[in-house]
Amino acid sequence: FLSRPSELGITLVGFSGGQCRPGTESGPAVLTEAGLLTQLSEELGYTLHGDEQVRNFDEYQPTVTGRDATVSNSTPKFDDPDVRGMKNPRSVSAVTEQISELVYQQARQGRLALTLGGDHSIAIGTVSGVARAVRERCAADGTLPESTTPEIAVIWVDAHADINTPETSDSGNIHGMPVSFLTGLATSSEKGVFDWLRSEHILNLNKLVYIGLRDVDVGEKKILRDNKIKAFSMHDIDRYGIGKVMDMALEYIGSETPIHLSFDVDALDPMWAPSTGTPVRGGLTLREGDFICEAVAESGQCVGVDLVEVNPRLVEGGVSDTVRAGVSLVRCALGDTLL
Ligand code: 4U7
Ligand code: MN
Ligand code: MN
Ligand code: MN
Repeated sequence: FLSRPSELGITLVGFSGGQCRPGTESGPAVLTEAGLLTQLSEELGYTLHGDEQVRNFDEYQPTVTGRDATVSNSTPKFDDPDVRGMKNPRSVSAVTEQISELVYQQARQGRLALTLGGDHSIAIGTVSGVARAVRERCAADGTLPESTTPEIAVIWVDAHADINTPETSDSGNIHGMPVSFLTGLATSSEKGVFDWLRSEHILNLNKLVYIGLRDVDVGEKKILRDNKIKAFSMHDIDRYGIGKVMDMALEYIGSETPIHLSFDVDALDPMWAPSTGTPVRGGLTLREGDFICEAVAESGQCVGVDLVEVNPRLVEGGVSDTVRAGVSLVRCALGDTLL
């Protein structure tokens, strides 16, 4: 219904504070150095808006200790003690608040919001920004067809469900919690800790679909069950095949609902994407990942895409496999292989 947008709103988020392994802040740099953005404009014909340089959030990056201490121990530490077990809560809140506004500004103009991360906590910004823009564009009549629903759907492609609340999380890492804040399952009234989230940012729990799950915590499983959240695990992909799974996912969402695709590169098997902080074996092949992206592009409903959790620091022999996979996924999500 939106046809194929020809305008992209780019946000390059160099941030790793949602988890404990330094390196994801360099994800956008390695993807763009591989030529991703050039390919999108020169080969796929998009007009690019937004970030040309990676945003660095150095002032909010946690101080690195231990093995990597020499890398950034000169970074001034933002004073950020734990809140309800969450690590770097004010930093992640401040960064995602900025991302939310940036992504909103892109999406409200009808641009497809493409965000390169960064760890997955940044999706608190991207999804909330796109949700707000779509609600607003539906309210202001004329900017979207009348049949369009004012709420977005999210397809969350990941080995993990990322739906821990601060209370169910064992790690305290906020990249394992974005979905709980986005859906309002977790809230915070602590000053400077996600107190910026408003109703217009919130994702409806019945507009969320997971694909690729295979490492879900006990507390998360209860949340998924209690809220009857739609999820296609690796087991379902084995049973039905990725083609049928995407048919079912898109059928569940319906054809009038704008879709945001949040793709965690760890959804892919580590064979294809080893350079990521929380790899889990038994994942998607690159071709299955590409197919998911192609199906979303083909739906014509895509309004936002995230690619997150690329960590160039983690693998002996380099990040090139993971970068090639990431470039392929984004190209497919933006309609590369559609005729
Ligand atoms: B990612 C985990 F306990 N569930 O909460 C947690 F297994 O964005 C992992 O999907 C979260 O990479 C992974 O820390 C977050 C853990
Ligand atoms: Mn993950
Ligand atoms: Mn994730
Ligand atoms: Mn991960």
